[in-house]
Amino acid sequence: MVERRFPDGFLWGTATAAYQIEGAVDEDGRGPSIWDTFSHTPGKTFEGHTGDVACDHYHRWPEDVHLMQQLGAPAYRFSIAWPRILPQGTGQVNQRGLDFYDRLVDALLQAEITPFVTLYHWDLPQALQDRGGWAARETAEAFAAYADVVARRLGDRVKHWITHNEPWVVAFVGHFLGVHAPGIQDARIAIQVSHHLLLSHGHAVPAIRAASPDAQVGITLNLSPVRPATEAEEDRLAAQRYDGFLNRWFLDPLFGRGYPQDMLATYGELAPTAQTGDLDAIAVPIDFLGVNYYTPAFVRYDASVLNPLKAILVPPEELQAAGYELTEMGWAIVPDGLYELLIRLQRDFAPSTIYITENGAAFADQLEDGAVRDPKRIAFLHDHFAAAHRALQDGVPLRGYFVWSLMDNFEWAHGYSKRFGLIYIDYETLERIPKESYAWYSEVIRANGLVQLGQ
Ligand code: IFM
Repeated sequence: MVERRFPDGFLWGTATAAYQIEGAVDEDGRGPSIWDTFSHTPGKTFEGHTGDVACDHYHRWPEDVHLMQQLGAPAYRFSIAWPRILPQGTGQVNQRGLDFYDRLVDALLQAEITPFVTLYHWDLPQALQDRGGWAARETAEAFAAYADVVARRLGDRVKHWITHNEPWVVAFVGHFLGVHAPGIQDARIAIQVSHHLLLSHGHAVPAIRAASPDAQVGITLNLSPVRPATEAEEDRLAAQRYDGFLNRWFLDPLFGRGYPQDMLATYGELAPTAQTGDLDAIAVPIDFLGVNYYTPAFVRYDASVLNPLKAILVPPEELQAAGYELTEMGWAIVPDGLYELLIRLQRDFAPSTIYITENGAAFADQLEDGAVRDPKRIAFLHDHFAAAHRALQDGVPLRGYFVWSLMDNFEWAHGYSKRFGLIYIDYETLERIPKESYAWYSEVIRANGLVQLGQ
């Protein structure tokens, strides 16, 4: 029984990212990235895990494309490793790196799968980091040049481009919290990095369009509705500020409003240095907004926290005690949050098209008798698809939905300890074992609608 039908042509997909799945970090001329350096630094990742081998997708991609074909999802979002294309970040182009993605794109098209290419999913060439990384304005220019190289090579076949994945994470988890590469802990740098990321997007969009005139170009943000911990006025204000920090800091300039005044006031002298024309560049019209949604942010005011970036998030144990179910990441499962987010985006920013470019969950999957039963993931996806359907009915221009992730992979600082995949990876043998959720998702895609649970 199909509960809810999605519009014809709705683009179901799966998503991955280069460093999380490829491995082969020193093959065919690839240069090192900041994630190679970071993951090889003792103490930075769970049990010292690295992406050296990951899922070995660099060699096993034909099998992975075959699995996508079996799944039946008409779209696939993956990222290009910048250090495979320009090992030094700028200058000499490595044709063998381009050849890899060229073959992958051809295979996807052959399998009737539409490629969505992300240009930056966190693996900056180490050579650029050595010259200042995203804190340096030149990196924004280097990104536009890299985008041009890739779009020239793939733009005849790739028609959907995403400049950045989750610039908030790059800026603040990488440069303020320091738990992602490059591991910097400096608020001023983090805020400047956020500006350079947005600027690089603004410069890359026209470069991609010049190389591939009929391309659809967008950016992917990690967005969350922000909920105050209580109804107290102080918590409400803390939530408003966190919304500025996480959501509006990126959405406002992308949609032509410049940086939000309240956040500029909050940041004070930490506000980014920008040049004339930067905000116009950032506001270049996009064809779609990519939304990654996992969980809302539950925020509490804390007078002892002076640093404006250190919002107090309600800890997972408290959320659990309050009745929320959690994923293995400790994230509360709140499908309504997706509905709320989509409606808010439509109301406040009215993007012409939205894709959910990531949504999914990590659970403690076990391989038993050659199978992986993951009913929690099925329920998670079911309920989030239903929330997306409700938003569609209420007029949100949602055109596709990419499940994170096609397969278990390197979950950054968590290494391989968190499994998000529809396909289980046996990291000893690198065998791919489709989970029960893979079969269930396949049914959803085939029906183009929600298949009732338990059938
Ligand atoms: O694995 C990540 C992905 O790289 C970016 N978005 C969130 C996912 C789960 O944490």
